[in-house]
Amino acid sequence: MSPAFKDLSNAIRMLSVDAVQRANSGHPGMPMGMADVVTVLFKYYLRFSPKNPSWINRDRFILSAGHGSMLLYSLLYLTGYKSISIEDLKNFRQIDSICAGHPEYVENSGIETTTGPLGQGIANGVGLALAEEILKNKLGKKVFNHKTYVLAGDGCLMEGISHEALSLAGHLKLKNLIMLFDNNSISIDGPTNLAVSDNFKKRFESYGWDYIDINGHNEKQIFNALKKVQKAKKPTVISCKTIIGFGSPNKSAKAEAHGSPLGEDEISLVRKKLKWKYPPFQIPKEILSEWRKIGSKGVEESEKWQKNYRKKIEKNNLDNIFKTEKQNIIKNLETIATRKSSEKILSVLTEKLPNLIGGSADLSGSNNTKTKNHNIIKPGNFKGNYIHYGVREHAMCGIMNGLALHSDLIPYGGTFLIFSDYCKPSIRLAALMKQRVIYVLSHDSIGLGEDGPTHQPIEQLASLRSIPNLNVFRPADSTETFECWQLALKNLKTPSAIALSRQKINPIRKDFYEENKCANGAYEILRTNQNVELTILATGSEVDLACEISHKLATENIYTKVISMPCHEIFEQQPNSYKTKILNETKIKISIEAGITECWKKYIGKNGLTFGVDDFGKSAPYKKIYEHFNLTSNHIIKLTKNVLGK
Ligand SMILES: Cc1ncc(C[n+]2csc(CCOP(=O)(O)OP(=O)(O)O)c2C)c(N)n1
Repeated sequence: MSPAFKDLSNAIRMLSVDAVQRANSGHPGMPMGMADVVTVLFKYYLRFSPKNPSWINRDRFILSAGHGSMLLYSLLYLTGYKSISIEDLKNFRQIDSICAGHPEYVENSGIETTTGPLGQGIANGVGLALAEEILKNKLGKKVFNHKTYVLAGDGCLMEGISHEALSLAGHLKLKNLIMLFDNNSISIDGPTNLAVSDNFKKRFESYGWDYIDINGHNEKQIFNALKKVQKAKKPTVISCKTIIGFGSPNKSAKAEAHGSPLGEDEISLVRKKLKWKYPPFQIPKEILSEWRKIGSKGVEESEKWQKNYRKKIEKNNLDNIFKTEKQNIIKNLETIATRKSSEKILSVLTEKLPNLIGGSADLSGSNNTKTKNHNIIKPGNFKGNYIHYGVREHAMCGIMNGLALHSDLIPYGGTFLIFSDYCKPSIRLAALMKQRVIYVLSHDSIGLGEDGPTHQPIEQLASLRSIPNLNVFRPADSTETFECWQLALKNLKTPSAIALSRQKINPIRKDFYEENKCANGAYEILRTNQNVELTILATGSEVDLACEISHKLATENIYTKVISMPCHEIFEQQPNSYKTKILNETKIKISIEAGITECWKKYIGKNGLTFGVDDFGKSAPYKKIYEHFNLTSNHIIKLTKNVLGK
């Protein structure tokens, strides 16, 4: 006789409870509450193959409520993924264990994304579902036809990002997106009615979602709800009324079950209550083999699919594209804003790279992210390659993580650099997950002028630079902008933030070099003599100012070199010999960047000077603001001559 349904779900419960107890930390409540729902999902509906976790057309299962990580690890072990063994479960939350405290994305493992910061998984799910629709449109519904299931809790739904992401998903009619809402009405501080009185049904329906209400412990209701969503016309949420810590006589339905081990005594009572007779980490053969059977049901389909799938998205030679475009820009030098330069290269890339998916958070015309070659993705129509994300920066970035995680798509999205603060949590996760997501961040300094200090980024460059594995580019002119785009596209495992000016900038690179000079992070862009006594470090719009200063000093027989430093992170990766050549030729170094100066101090040393903006900006025409902050050639020359003793 095959094991009863409850034996299958109790296997998840007990693995979770015992792993949390052994680790002496973790969250047993959610896995105990949602075990029944996911058992039905995996048994009857989810199309996946533990033998081929990267099967591109697999259904995605996203655990947005990442604290319940043991639910995911248990499922992956039980269904037979090689990535997670019983030993790994015993090592839950130990150093270097794949079973980390919260799920951490590992390619080809079954862990689809990194979650834990609540709500992120919802936006990732929207991105994954959108990727499925976009690719289906390109390659046909025989090739792409999968669903994306997101398990989210009360906490995820309280987060602002959920409102943004769900609203966009409803608008776009992402019918293959299904949310399993763990509606247990408990979070850490107690019952959710301490802080929430939303009407969920109305909330979801107003977004354009279907809403199904079920008892999350009733196999039949779960089965029927999931059956219904297979033919959905809209995204659907299945609100699963569950009991947190289901099976725990003293802690179920209480916040106590949420985030600490149940304790040995209570666990004995759970075993009794669930009639689970087996010791920790032992799953009886018949239960394990039933789970493995569930894990094997998609293997054949995935193998067949894989055999027929040819990578149909053509790949163009990026280097050739950039070579030609750099030649073109040199032939026709213009004084233009770098956001405009970015648009120029994007209009070419959009034509040549069908997997590039652009967008902006309602600033397309300002970020210059949308080109004449774009088609817009519309509700229920995914033929395009441009997404109007609306004023939803946080969701945009979480969605781009999902787009990137899916397979071959390269998402880029625009907003003002100042609003990278609204994107930060998702940018951080892209960096942590090593995803190629590109942020187009225009209006990159006080140079934006009249909009004033609320819109003028000061600390944003420094704060983005402090995120590991994020390349922060600030190109100085059109050629550099092209080169930075080339690097952003080539770095497959690193997201990139490209900071672009609103104001026009003179071309500085006037000769064609095939070599990507920005690929060293910093390089000499001007030298006024073989022997120099001053190094001027600058980025973006301030490279022009640095060059002006350099030329003026040369008229007084003070010779200098200017280093354009479009990417600190890439410069840091260069060999010491290169760094020394750039930084140690002169005793005196100065830096110029219209942002806070802290991140320059390590480069200029104790004799140098930093010129920047260490206070909030000002509302005025931009040249006046530069004067206000003493970012003028006269002022900088005066102070620099002092330190040079001239
Ligand atoms: C952005 C963010 N804020 C706070 C937390 C800390 N935290 C983890 S779980 C949780 C409560 C979640 O409640 P719910 O989704 O209802 O989960 P359940 O209690 O049902 O397990 C909080 C506040 C977090 N992980 N992410």
